[in-house]
Amino acid sequence: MEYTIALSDIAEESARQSILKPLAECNNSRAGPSGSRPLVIEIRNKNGSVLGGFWGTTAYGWLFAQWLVVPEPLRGTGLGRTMMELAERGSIERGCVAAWLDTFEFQAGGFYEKLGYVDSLPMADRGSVSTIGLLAVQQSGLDMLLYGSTDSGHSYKVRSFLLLADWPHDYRWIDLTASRQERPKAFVLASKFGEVPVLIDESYTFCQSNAILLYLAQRTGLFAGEVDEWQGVQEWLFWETNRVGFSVPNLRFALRWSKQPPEVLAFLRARAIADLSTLDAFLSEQMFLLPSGPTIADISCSAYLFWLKDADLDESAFPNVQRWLADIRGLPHWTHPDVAMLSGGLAKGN
Ligand SMILES: N[C@@H](CCC(=O)N[C@@H](CS)C(=O)NCC(=O)O)C(=O)O
Repeated sequence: MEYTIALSDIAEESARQSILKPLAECNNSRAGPSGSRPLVIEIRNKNGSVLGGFWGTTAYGWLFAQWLVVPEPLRGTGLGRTMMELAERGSIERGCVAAWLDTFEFQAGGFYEKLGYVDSLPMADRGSVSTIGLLAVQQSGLDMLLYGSTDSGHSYKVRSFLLLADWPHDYRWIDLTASRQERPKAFVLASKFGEVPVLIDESYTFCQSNAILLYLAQRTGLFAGEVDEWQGVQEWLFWETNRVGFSVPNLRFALRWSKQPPEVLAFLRARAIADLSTLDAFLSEQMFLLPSGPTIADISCSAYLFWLKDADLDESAFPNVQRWLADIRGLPHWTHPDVAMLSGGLAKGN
């Protein structure tokens, strides 16, 4: 292919479009549509003229902030902060999890740092122009974000931990009736297995409910049990994945949402009863699954059992399980999954 290459200071819109087109096509083929949308805030005077504002874009779960301009007479009034918060909230509503902006040190470096943005360029890379790049992950102001959904007991395990721990976090509801491609881009990018729950803590992403519980117990030091109980805690979590976290949700799912042949229902029911009997026998000996008190093992193993009726199972047939569930319900901040997992309900765990 023959071509010429030339540098200039002329920025023609048609050239911009021609450069952008193959880039967008390439991005599209690799990561799906970016969902790119302008995000603009205008400050107008009483005649309707624009005096300043915010200019940016959201795409691929990121807010790209291009300009923030506070008109001279309004500087120092907190308007800059208000606009940034408005832009962040707007981008969060679009499913964004992070923001990118850059500024010169003589402009507003300190301002953005106070808003929680982190200088992401090493000193040596700045060159003589003192440009600094600022990168903030999780502009929700809370450092933990949980993606979950109504009726998902796996998500509820994590949400329940955060509520019981009274740990500040943001909860975002994912509509699981939407196809995996139609779910918010930020979630799709974060969810390695395409499922809820997903937890983002600062810039780290965690999947699989029980793996997330193990992380949270270690991260917070809460519901972790005593040091010599850690092995037992893990044993219960691995048991849950294969037993009560398989049998009860699948039976409930088959009865409520996806009709199954009688043999499948009978298999799931027998398995659920066996699992409840295992728990019942164990709980006849002690209050919680580990001797020291409630741990992530209890949070995990009990999650789907608050929906036993949906699985056509009777709590009273397992008296020790019934007593244990009542004790868990009695813990401070305990919230029923139907409420805890609502979209927009109980938005923050504080
Ligand atoms: N083993 C996973 C199971 C997660 C799971 O099954 N999530 C379901 C909701 S409970 C889900 O996201 N389903 C929607 C989908 O697969 O598209 C865990 O413990 O986190």
